Amino acid sequence: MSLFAKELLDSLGILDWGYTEESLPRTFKEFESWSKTDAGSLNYLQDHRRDLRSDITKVYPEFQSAIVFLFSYQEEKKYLLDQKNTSIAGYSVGFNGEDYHYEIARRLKVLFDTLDLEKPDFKISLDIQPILERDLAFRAGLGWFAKNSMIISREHGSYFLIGSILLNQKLHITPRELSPDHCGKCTLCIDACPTAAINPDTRTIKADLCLSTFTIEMMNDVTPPTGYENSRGEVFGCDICQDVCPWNKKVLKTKEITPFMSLRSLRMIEWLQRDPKLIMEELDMMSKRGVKKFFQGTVFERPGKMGWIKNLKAKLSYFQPK
Ligand code: B12
Ligand code: SF4
Ligand code: SF4
Repeated sequence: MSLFAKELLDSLGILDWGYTEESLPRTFKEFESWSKTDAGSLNYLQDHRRDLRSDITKVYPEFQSAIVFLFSYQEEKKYLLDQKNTSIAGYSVGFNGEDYHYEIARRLKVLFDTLDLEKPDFKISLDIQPILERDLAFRAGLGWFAKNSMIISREHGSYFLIGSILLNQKLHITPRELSPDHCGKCTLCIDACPTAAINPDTRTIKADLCLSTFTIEMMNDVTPPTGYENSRGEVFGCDICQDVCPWNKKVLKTKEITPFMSLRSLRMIEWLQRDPKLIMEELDMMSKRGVKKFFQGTVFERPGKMGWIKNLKAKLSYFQPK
């Protein structure tokens, strides 16, 4: 496949890409049954937007094909692990410290502009669209549905976000074969999850038990799920089930990965690496709007003041600052 120059892909932090013409997910039935039992407080996966996920043409009627990209945050993850910083998720400081919804969208536009198409039209799929993106990456042959529920690539592990360009035409590309399962008998992620959020039978997550939901999606003063005390004191997102995975360990060990941090990412890491009590006091002194403004343009904006205070309170109740 030579649709994109390697230099371009490297400069945009792309690990791999694939192509599919299938608008129907392979696993909509599985998603539907999960959403009825395990979606918990994630309401947007249970209302009319659930059915929109059954076919991409419901979201983009012109759909003919998709180019699916894996955007790396391996460098930032490596840096955090080297620093023994496990309280924030790797993706949160990737992408030059910018909110990936904007930064990856910008990169996807650059990619689209390099395509030489007749009557060009496109739509971006990047996290918030009602599209099953893991399934889309699976259909594009980029990885398998792993037991920790991540899409894992045999070559690149899972420290990446999925971003896609949906097109109104077919390209002359032969789609890759689907990836077989490479989890085998391994259960490391299931054993390591502190809150037993992984359902081993279905390879899905019980959303309200997941620390990612607790720290990012819950904006009110709620208590952490049982088992939080066995975590690493996560305050934003959770990477535990990825950090223990042999496929990620192998990538970080065998690939030449030089931690590269933008100044913006470094500043955020340093600020969040301080004594949680101090952080909580500083955020508490700000107004709600002040906290929003402080984190503006980064993913840390999402939980809002209440959410941040809740996360830090939980950390302080169970973990002593160093
Ligand atoms: C809701 C959501 C969450 C929820 C629920 C997560 C979950 N596992 O369901 C919460 C808040 C917990 C969350 C957490 C995280 N998320 Co999230 N999330 C989403 C979102 C918006 C929808 C996912 C969804 O529909 N979940 C419901 C489940 C059932 O669907 P699914 O995850 O797509 O999984 C498929 C398989 O499970 C398959 N399936 C079901 N049953 C079975 C059974 C078998 C045997 C098989 C083979 C397959 C199979 O069907 C599903 C549908 O296709 C997507 C973006 C998007 N639009 O798709 C990002 C997304 C999945 N998240 C992502 C990331 C990075 C994360 C975190 C790592 C962030 C963090 N560090 O905190 C964690 C990882 C937690 C985890 N282990 O999954 C990435 C994943 C990239 C990857 N490599 O897979 C996505 C794709 C965003 C993106 N555009 O990159 N997330
Ligand atoms: S992200 Fe954390 S809490 Fe969620 S399933 Fe993975 S290990 Fe468990
Ligand atoms: S830790 Fe093991 S079981 Fe879990 S996703 Fe990785 S390979 Fe699969």
